[in-house]
Amino acid sequence: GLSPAKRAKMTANGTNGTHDNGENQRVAGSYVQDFEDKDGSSSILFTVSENIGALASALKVFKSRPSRKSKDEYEFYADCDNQTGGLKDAIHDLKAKGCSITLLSRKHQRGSGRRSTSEASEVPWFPRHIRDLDRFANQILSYGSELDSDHPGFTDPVYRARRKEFADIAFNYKHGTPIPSVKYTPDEIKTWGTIFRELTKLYPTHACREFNHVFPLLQDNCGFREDNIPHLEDISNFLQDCTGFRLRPVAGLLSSRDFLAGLAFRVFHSTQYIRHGSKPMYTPEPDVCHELLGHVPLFADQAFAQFSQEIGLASLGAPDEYIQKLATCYWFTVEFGLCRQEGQVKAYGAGLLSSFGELQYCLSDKPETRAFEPAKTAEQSYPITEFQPVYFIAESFDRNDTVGRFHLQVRWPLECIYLT
Ligand code: HBI
Ligand code: NLE
Ligand code: FE
Repeated sequence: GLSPAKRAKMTANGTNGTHDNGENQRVAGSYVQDFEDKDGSSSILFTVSENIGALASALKVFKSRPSRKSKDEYEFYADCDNQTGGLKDAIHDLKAKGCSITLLSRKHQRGSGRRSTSEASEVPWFPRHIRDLDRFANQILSYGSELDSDHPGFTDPVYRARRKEFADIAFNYKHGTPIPSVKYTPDEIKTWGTIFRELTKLYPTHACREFNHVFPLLQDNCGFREDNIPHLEDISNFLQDCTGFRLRPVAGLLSSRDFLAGLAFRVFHSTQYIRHGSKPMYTPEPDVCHELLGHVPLFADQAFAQFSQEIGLASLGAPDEYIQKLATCYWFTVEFGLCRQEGQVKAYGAGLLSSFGELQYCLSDKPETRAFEPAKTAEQSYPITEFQPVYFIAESFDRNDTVGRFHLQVRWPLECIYLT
């Protein structure tokens, strides 16, 4: 847990000190030993014995260095290792003792944040056990329960309250427990119904063979119907029987690093809420339609499951630059990939298979298409809130050996990282 006394780095602020923020100071440069320095800031690492009161008595040394805010206060800077949690409680306790707190967070240990030069060679934190995924729950980007202002649900109080209910399920979820099932409202079922009806018209002509092979199994085993939003728990059990993949509820978009790490454990993070009913055709956010109609069918396929886990394994502990390339290739394959099968182009990307707007558009003559080449595709930029201007076609998707079938072979995660 949090052990501030053992890991504490204390900085005494001189009254004429100029630094304002520990982040800048550490990113900016290296430390030099300078006992006379009055312009910069200094960090001292000191150790105290286990005796009660040892830290308090050490801190008294700084009594001659009052804080800038008030002559009667002393400022201390503590660097805390919070990998197993406890920081929030510690802050709460400090506040109860009357301390005023400024929290400066660094995200480099797991997240996409910048790492300072001196830390560039450190391996970022990564989960080593499937239950470690419980730590991702509250690391949701942008949307989560607070929607962006141009989201159609932003001004709809009913929709916002509903999103909060779903977020709470995800925040409280613990590995190994059943996923709570949700009773969807008639409006939500209507939105699902529209999407389900329109997409199932398109699948026979627009979706890849593997997708169309699995889809009827989901209709037979998991309640995939126009008038029913299937339960995550039922699907998770079905997938575990097929390929060992399981679902875990999540409140919104995870960082690429966290999301990919889940795949290493054959865990797919799935949202449970549904998009706002005013725009069924396309949403930039993942929602239950995207996860269940777009992603779930292919997770029931052995070759695809294997390949997905390989991407996940390639991501564990990888530097940020690699994660970004993996995520980009993931985007242009698993999310928005096209493939050639028996001379025809088909969609296998989940973002296409869950949007009846983009599924039609992607196979029209409007967008540009290129051959999927991991090393090149990894460098391509893309918009996330509109139809894609460029798609990549996996040419060797068709081969009949199980891994090669998804050009999506085990190799590409490595190609996209090392050949760029
Ligand atoms: N988060 N919840 C969630 N669902 C996704 O499908 C998802 C994600 N974060 C990133 C992501 N997908 C990918 O597009 C890549 O960035 C890995
Ligand atoms: N645009 C997709 C849809 O409308 O279903 C969701 C994409 C999520 C990345
Ligand atoms: Fe997705």
